[in-house]
Parts: sequence; structure tokens; C-alpha cells
Amino acid sequence: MKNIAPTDAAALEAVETREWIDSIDYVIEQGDKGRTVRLLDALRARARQSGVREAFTSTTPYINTIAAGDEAPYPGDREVERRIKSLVRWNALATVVRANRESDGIGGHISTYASAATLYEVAFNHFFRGKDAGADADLIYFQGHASPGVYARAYLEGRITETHLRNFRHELRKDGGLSSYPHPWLMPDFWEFPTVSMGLGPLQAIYQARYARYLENRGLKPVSDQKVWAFLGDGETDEPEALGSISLAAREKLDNLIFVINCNLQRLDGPVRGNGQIIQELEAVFRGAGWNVIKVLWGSEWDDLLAKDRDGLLVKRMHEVVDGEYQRYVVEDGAYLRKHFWGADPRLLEMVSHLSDSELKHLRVGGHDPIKVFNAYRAAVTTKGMPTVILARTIKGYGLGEAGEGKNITHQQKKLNESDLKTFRDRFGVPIPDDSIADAPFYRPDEDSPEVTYVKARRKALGGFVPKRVVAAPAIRPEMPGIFEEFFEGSDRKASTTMVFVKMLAKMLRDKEIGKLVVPIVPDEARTFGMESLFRAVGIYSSIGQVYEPVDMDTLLYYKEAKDGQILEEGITEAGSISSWIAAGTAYATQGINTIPFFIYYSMFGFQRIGDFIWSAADSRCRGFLLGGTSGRTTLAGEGLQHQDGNSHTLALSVPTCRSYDPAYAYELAVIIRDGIKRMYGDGEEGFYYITVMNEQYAMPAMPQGAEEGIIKGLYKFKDADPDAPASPKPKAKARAQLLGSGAILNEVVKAQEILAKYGVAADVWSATSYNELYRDAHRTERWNLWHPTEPAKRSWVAQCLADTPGVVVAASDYLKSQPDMISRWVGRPVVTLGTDGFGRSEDRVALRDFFEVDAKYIAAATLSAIHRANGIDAKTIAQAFKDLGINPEKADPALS
Ligand SMILES: Cc1ncc(C[n+]2csc(CCOP(=O)(O)OP(=O)(O)O)c2C)c(N)n1
Ligand SMILES: [Mg+2]
Repeated sequence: MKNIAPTDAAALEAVETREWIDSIDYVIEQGDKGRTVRLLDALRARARQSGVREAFTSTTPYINTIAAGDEAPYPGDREVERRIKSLVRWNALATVVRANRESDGIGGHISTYASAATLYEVAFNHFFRGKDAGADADLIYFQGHASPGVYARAYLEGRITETHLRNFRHELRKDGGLSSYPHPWLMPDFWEFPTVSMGLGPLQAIYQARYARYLENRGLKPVSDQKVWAFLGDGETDEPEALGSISLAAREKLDNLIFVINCNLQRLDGPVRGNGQIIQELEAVFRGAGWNVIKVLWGSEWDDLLAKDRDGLLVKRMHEVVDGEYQRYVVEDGAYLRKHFWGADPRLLEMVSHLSDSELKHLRVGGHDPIKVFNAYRAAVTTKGMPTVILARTIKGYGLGEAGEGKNITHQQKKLNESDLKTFRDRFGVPIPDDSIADAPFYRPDEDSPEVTYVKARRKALGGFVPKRVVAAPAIRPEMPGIFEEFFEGSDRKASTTMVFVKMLAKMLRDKEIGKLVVPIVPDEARTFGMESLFRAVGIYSSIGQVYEPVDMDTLLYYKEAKDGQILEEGITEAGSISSWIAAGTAYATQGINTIPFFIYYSMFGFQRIGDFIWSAADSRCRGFLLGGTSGRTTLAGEGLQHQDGNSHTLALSVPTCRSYDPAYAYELAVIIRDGIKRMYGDGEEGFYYITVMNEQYAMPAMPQGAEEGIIKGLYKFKDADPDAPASPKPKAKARAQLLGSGAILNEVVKAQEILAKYGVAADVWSATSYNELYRDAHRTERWNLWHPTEPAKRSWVAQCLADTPGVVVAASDYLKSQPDMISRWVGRPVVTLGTDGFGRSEDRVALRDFFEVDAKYIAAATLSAIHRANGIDAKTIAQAFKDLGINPEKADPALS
């Protein structure tokens, strides 16, 4: 007998399922979505009570988040917008193709923008608000590799010329060119945010949105409807920075933030998740973090099919296909799709039996459908209480056809032949005749054409062209009376430069003129730097104030959070903190507010951990101060190899707009910070400062007469050899030396001066506040001399200071020996350098300085050794000195031990 039971069970289940669906359909048709959700919740609760365990799911089905029935009609002229988009597509492609024909290997990308065109065009025509919108102007992080499309649109708008497009990636040409990617340093009137080091843009966008709220809550900016848009690639989300702070955005309820992820399922080498689904993965991550997730997967052509999918077969099929296969569908024809996608179930095949292969092939994905994209943006800009991420499915190299659409090579495709160009032209209906197509000519319709008229009108209505960078805040020329003077006088009370800085910061915060503009930023390290007094004084920023009573409420310096709090206490995230610092330090342009950020952190976790952010800060023309705390390889005792910093000044040198200083005394710090504020906020210098501060406490001397210029330039005489006769032209001593010291090591140099006097050596002491500035000045001067050979040669600052001095030159610092080495060429004789090359280790300060050979005795011994080689003292004296000082010539080299 035949067993028909299983079939019966399946049939029964199908009937049962249909009944349930009919029931829920009925509820949905009544139009109360809340009722539907409550009903489902009740069913789920009921099942759970009865022991049914659902599998955890953080994703929704593989369909559009916004149902077709909920869509608003498109507000624009679809036809003219399509033509505009086609022209932008063409000119973007032509820009790259022409550049690479002319200069092989010059680069550029076609396929990124080809996939993102609709995502941008809908925003350009209907959402992005320009600078004329004032406080409502949007801040937009464009995906760096899509820049040819952004240029092509600016061309259509008449903002850039054909010459510019022709000079894409030829920035040095006479008539001006276009930078490869968004670089405010190179195109300061155009780009606002550098994004092409992938991952940095999204993270900075989050903190930018948060900083906008900070400005509003502190009354520095009117409450506005400004949005921060970040466009990124799906491959880019593998960068830890890209997703690393998304929970902050949800926690802070940043409904002024919109991520648009261009999910073309491909990155440079191949699929982002060939064996999985990047969109579902991202949905889970963002939903889990508390974001509003809007998936835009399918174009309008799918609406009818999905409406017919009463049994959920199509949704199931959509859900089970992996990205590698979806990518395959892009390159295959309609027959392949019918067989491999629809052919999975006869009922699916039946669903599309009325469609030809060609129609099947042209069912668009969501990110290429303006209606779907418009509705996603519309939902995003009106969402309250949470940030939104739009996951838009697109096709990499859309329109390139055989030349690269959906292919793994598409990211690198830069050269198209005549037939490729024709295919693209035909696909988008670009009016370029056959006889000129091979040249890939740019095409811009007449000024009064419907296309140009339309884009201009739309941008006018939306507050002007984007992207656009303007410096909206005028200089402030602050006087800052009474802040810095006390530090010039010196004090016998021992203090560290960190304590001095905190005191200065507290005074700046109280200043009538700049107080409210100062933004202290700290990554969970305020107590390390003795900043806790500021908690109470100015409060820690919290968008919701303080909804609990802090545990230390009854103490003077309690942990005070406030909605108008001034300190950005970022928690343990140097990447987040630097992003806040960049938002604050560029606010003079982006928000038109001259905020002055001070970001203080463990110096080892600065340049070497977040160096790329600092580079992007420089590109962004950022202003402000970075304070490398607890710095100095031997000054920070105990903490060992991963904390003790001897490197950061060397790394800082590589950033062109960063001035770095290693001050020793309170007055040096005061001179540098005062000068910095005046330069940046008074004179409009678009650069920033890196200052190392240390935690060794010592008395702070008074500022020597006339030291200011040298402090700023990097070197000044701190103490003459003979304190009783500072200007004596004829030293009594038989041997002479110039000793250079910086930071806390300057004190060791002063002690060495005393030791040397006992051996008959008269040594002058110099404070080297910045080898990096000396090096730059020397090269600037040398370059001028090189290119002006017939004019009297100029002298660098370091030569002016040292070249005419007598004796050997010995320099000691808590950083790499390469720091003083950098100036040796201009001193007129070799410089003996002592520094802290090598790995730090856990020890006390005395032992560390002995180990690295940077304490007073080593400085004295090195000086004597150099004098001996210069025949200044005899062998007996040097042998005795080594013995007296306890120098072991056979000691292991600290550089690698
Ligand atoms: C930090 C960093 N690493 C690597 C690159 C080189 N790179 C440029 S584009 C690209 C692939 C981008 O893929 P995706 O983010 O998916 O963007 P799509 O072009 O597909 O839109 C890579 C690896 C880079 N620009 N930045
Ligand atoms: Mg991609």
C-alpha cells in the first residue's frame, strides 16, 4: 500500500499557513500597523509561554524595508533627472577614460560612481542642503572613489570647467586640475571632508553629528535641521573604524546622522561576501546597535511580483541566494536568471512566465531606482530619535556592460575602447555622435537647456551647490589677558608641565573671550592628567544631562555631567576623541564657529595609533592643540614598553601642518599656546599644534629675557656657562661646550653643566623646544639659498644660534636620537646626540635615564668624550671622569636590548 501521510502533512501545513496569512492580511488591510505588530507580539508571547523557542534573528527578510504601498510619489521631473544623471554618468566615465589614455596609470575609478549615481543624484536634486541654508546646511561625506561623479555634476552645474575635467589627477597643470579624491587641502573651496582612507569618514561623520549636538546644547549653534550624510562602500565596512562607533550614534540618538552604504556587493578584488550576504550582515549589526535600518534592495519592477508572492516563495528565494551568486546574475543573461534564480521552484517560474528573458534581466535593484531611493531618504530625514542607515543594493560598474559591469575586474577598469563607449552611450542615451565617440568627449548641454536649468534651480532651492567649503567664521584676534603672564615668572613650587597645562586650560576656560570656545577632549584619562577639577568647574557634556546621583556627589570635585557640559569625556577611544577634535578644529569652516579644541591623551596612543586620523585632520585644515600626555621614554616611569613614548615627535614631523613642541618649562608652554591661538584663530593659519607634556615635577624657572622668539622657533639660550658673567666673551675655562636639552631632560642637561664645570669645561645650556621646527626652518632657508644663488645667503635659525659658538655640541632628549641629528648639518660641526632609541621598560626614572644614557652623568661624560677627541682634554682626565661618573663603556646598547 502506498504511504501518503507525509504528503498529507505537507498539504495540511500549506493550508494552515495560508489561513494564518489570510488572517494577518485581513488585519493589515484594516490599515492599523500597530494592531498588526501587537498581534504578532501576542502570538510570539503565547508560543514562548508554551515552550516554543524561536531562533534569534537580528535581520528582516531580504526585501525593501519600505513597502511599495507606503511610498510617496516622486516629487521631481523623472525624465529630466534621468537625462541629467546620464550626462553625469557619461562625463564621470569620460573623465577617467581620457585621463588614462593620456597618462597611462594615472588612475581613477569608473565603477564606484556608476553604482552610486542614483544614490547621489536623488540627494543632489531633493535632499542635500547647501551653505545658504545657514545652520541647516548639511555636512556630506562623499565616498572618495566616487569623486569623478561629483566632479561631473559640478561640471554640469557650471562650477568647474572642461579644462578642470581634462586635468583630473593633473593638479599641477597651469590651468588647474582636480584632485584624485576629496582633499580640502588641495581644493579648499570645494571639498570639506577627506574620505578616501576608508573607514575614517564614517567614524568622523558620527562624531561630527554628535559635535553638532554639542554645539547646539551649549548654545553655540542654533538648534537646526542640519544632517550629516556619510556615503560609504560596503567593502569599506570591514575597516574596524567604519563600524567601531555606531553604538555611540544610537546612544546619543543622532537623528541628524544618515549613513548611505552603497552595497554593490563588490570591493576591489571581488565580492565583499561571496558566500554570504553583506546587506543582511550589516542590517544585523546596525539594528543590534539601535539604528533605524532601511533596506533598498529591489526596484519598482519587483513590486508586482512581490505582491503576487502570497506564499513567501519569492522572499525565501531572495533570502537564500548568496552575494557571489547575485553578482553572477549581473553578468549573465535573462535565460540564465530564469533557470538559476526562478527555476529553483516551478511556482516561481510560473510567477514570471509572462516576462521575456530581456524583461527578467532588466528588473532593477533598489539602489538604481529613484523612487525607492527617494523614499528611503525621505524616511531617513524624518526619522526621530535614532540614526538611520540606508543599505542600498546597487551594481558595481552599472552600465559598463561587457567592459566591466558586475565583473571582478571592474574596480580597476579605467580604459574603454570605442565599442565599450558606444554601449555605454546607447544605454544612457547620451547625445554623442559616432564620429566623435572614440575620443570620449565631455558633453555639457547649453546653459539654457532643460538639464542645466533644472540642476541649477534644484540647487538654488536647496541652498546652493554642494560640496562647498567656506570659512564662515572670521578671525577672533583674542587678547587673553591674565592667562599666561603668571607662567612667565616662574615658581619654586614643583610642578609638571602637565599640571601647568591643566592650570592654563582652567584659566582659558574662564576667559571672557575664548572661554566658551575651548573644547577639552579626553579619552578616559582626565585623572591621569589631574584634570578632575574641571569636571565640576565646566561639566562633562552629556546630551541628556545627569539622570543619576553620582557616587561622589558629596565631594568637591564630583563627576558632573550636564547638557551644557564643556568637556568631551570620550571614554577609551582615541579614534573617537580625535574625530571630535577634528570636528571641533574644523568647525570654523564647517559650522562657522571658532571652537578651540585641546585633546590630551597618552602620547604613545596618538600619532602611532591614530596617525591616519591626524593626517586627515591636516588635510581637513584642522586647527587646535594635541597634547601628548605622560610623554618621554624615561620620564614616564613604570609603565613600560607600550606606554613610554620616545617616538611621537618623529611621527609628528611627517605631518606638514603640524607644529610640534617638547617644552621643558611653564613659560615655554605658555608662549607656545598663546602664540598658537593667535596664529590659528587670529591670523587664520590652517594648521595645528602637537605639544608633549610630562609628569615629572620640578621648579619652574622664570623666562630668560628675550627667549620668546627662540621658544617659538625651536631653540634659545637658557643658561650661559658662567652664570656670573653671562656675556663674557672670553670664558675662563679651557674647554667649551654647547649643551642642548628638551622637555624634562633639560634639567639633566643643567645638572651636566655643573658636573662639567668641575672638569674645567664651560658649557652653555640651550633649550631645544622643537627640533622639528628647527629642521623645517633650516630646509626652508637652504632651499631659498639654493634657488637664489646670486643673493647673499640667509642663515637658518639653528645656524644663527649655534654655528658661531665655541666647543663641542651635545644634545639630549627623551625621544629618538634622530631628533637632534636632524639639525646637525647646520651647526657647523658634528652634534653628539643622546636619546631614547629602543623599547621602554618598567623602571623608575633614575634607572631608565641611566639605561638610556640620557641622565646628567651620561651627558657630562659624552661631552668630555667629544672634547677629548677634539684634543681638548687628555686621556687621563677622561679616564678619571668615566670612573668618577660610573660610566661602563661595555654596557649593552639600549637601542636593542
Ligand atoms: C584604508 C584603505 N585601504 C585600502 C584602500 C584601497 N581601496 C580603494 S577602493 C577599495 C575597494 C572599495 O570597495 P567598497 O568599499 O565596496 O567601495 P565600492 O567601490 O565598491 O563602492 C580599496 C581596497 C583605501 N582607499 N583605503
Ligand atoms: Mg562595494
